[in-house]
Parts: sequence; C-alpha cells; structure tokens
Amino acid sequence: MVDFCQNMKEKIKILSAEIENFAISNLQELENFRIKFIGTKGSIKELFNDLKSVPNEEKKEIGQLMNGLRMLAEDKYNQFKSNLEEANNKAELIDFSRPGEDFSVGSHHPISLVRAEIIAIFNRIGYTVSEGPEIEDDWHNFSALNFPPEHPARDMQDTFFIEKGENEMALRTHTSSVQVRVMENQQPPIRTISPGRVYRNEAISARAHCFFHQVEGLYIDKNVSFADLKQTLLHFAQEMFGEKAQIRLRPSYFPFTEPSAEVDVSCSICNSKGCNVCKYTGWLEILGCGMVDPNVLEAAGIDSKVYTGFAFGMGIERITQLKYKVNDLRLYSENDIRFLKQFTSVL
Ligand code: 2U9
Repeated sequence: MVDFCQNMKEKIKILSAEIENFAISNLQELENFRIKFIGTKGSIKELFNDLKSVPNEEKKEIGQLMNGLRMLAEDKYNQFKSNLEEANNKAELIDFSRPGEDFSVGSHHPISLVRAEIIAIFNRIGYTVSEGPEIEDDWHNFSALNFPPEHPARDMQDTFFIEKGENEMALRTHTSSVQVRVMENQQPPIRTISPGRVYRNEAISARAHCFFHQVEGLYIDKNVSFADLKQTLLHFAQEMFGEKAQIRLRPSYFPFTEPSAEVDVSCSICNSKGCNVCKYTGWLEILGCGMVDPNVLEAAGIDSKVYTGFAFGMGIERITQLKYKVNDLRLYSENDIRFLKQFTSVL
C-alpha cells in the first residue's frame, strides 16, 4: 500500500510538470489541453478514480495534492482561454479593407537640392568633388591664397577665430582652403569642385549670415585659358538657368586670382527686360572667378611656368535665391516647416 501511495504522489508530480510545460498558442491547443487533463476521460479524472483505493490515513494528503493538481490545470485553462478570446476579439476589430493612413514625408532642404544640382552639372564635365575641414589654419585659409598679412579678411571683425597666437585656427571663410589641400597633394591636371559650409563674422539679416554655403571650382592644366573659364561658366549658367541664359563678366579683384571677374547671368524672371529682382538691369550677379594667381600655384608646389588654371566661387544661397525666389537668407536656417515643405515635390 505504501508503494501504491508513493506511486500516486509520483504520478501527481509528473502530471503537474506536464501541465506547466504544455504549450498553448491557439484555440485548438487549448482544447487538446482540456481533453488531456481536465476532460471526463482526462488524466486528472483517471487519477481521482484511483483515490478510492488509497487507505483512509493517506486520503487527506493525497486528496489535497490532487485538488492542487486540478486547480493548476483549470487555472491554466481559464487563463489561456480568456487571453486567446481577447486576442481574437481584437483581430475581429481590424478592418483590413480600410485605406492606409497618410504618413508625412520630409523634403530635401533647398540648399541640398541646389548643391546636388551644381555637383551634377560639374560632374558631367569631368569635375571631381573634394571636401575638407571646416576648422582651418592660417596657411590654408589665407596665406597660401595670397592674402597679404594685413588683409581685412584676417581680422576678427570678419573671421571667427578659434585660437589666436601660435596655434591660430579659424572657421574657414571659403572652401578655397580645400582646393589648396588638393593642390598640395596632387599634381595637375586638377579639375575639382568643393562644396561646403563657410563662416564669416557678420550680423545676421535678410541679406547676410554668419554661415553660408559655397561651391568653388578649380581647373589646372597646361594651356588653360580665360576663354576656357568663360565657356565653362556659360555652360554652367545654361544648365542651371535654362539654355537661353547668357553671362557677362565685369572686372574685379580677389587676392587669389589675376585677372579676376564677377559674373552676371541674364535675368530669367523678366527675360532681361528689367524687373525688381534684377533691379531693372536685366542681369543678376551669381559668382566670382579668375585665373589662379601664379603665387597661389607656387605656394602649393605647382610650377606656374608649366601650368595655368582658372577658379570660380559661388554662394549656394544666392543661386537658390534666384532659382526658387527666396528673398530672406534667414529662412534657410530657421527650419520653419511652412518654408521647407514647399520643396517636398521638387526632386
Ligand atoms: C584656389 C584659388 C582660387 C575661387 C574664387 C571667387 C572668385 C569668388 C565668392 C563668390 C560669392 C565667394 O560665396 S562668395 O561670397 N567667390 O568670387 N572664388 S575666384 O578661387 C580660388 C579657389 C581656389 C586654390
């Protein structure tokens, strides 16, 4: 009899482990569980039938163990039943025929759009893209570009200095510094553009900002002439503003180019007839350019007797202003969604 009782206790232990481990993930498995353990022919019912044969002195202990077992099975069954029913009800609430909800897409910033367009135009005629640091030393930002020691651009009024003195560093004021680095590391032919952010110590207004974006171009080889420069810039203007665009050059001065010029494009808004955007001149200023000064070539280790080159520089904000008629520079960095979302469908 002792063996019989021991055997009963063993069976209760095994069944209790089986109940706990039984996996239920759907209604069919729940039903299988019910039949196996709780149903009229289930293992717990069978075990209860054996209770008759347990001697009276052991009945209480074994009876309690069996009640515990039945509760374990019933609790698990009820718990899974209500979980599965709840999940089923939720699934029934989903209307799969409903149209999807709108999700808002962002837009490319107009500066990024125009930057990409300028890069694509010059890529097509063989220019690579070079990038460099925004924090520059005096050599790459000024001295190598033929800025005399007392040039006003070197002043704190114009440039953001990070450290003064021996380790003088500044936020670059143009991306020409990147092209100095290209020349120092590579012999001609060089045909590259440098897009990037530049910094100037200016009060912020509709027409000026303390940072903006430039693309500067550099072409150095044997026999590069001013005629090559003019034709390259005409090509750029026609790609950017339409095939009817014309350019004109006005003499100018930059420390790093000689001769130098400022370039205007014909006003596409009024077909050069005169409007308030071109101030009734028919022309809009878009960039500066010139033949690279021999001093700049020599400073970077390029023989100015063998090579010549041209360079140009433009503000991306200015080109964007003309292309998309943006009349206030501050709009570019305020991140006003009403401004930005006007460019959602441009690409
Ligand atoms: C090297 C040598 C010369 C790049 C040039 C300009 C003329 C120019 C301005 C346009 C509007 C800057 O953004 S802006 O304010 N740039 O007028 N930039 S020639 O000349 C270089 C570049 C690199 C090595």
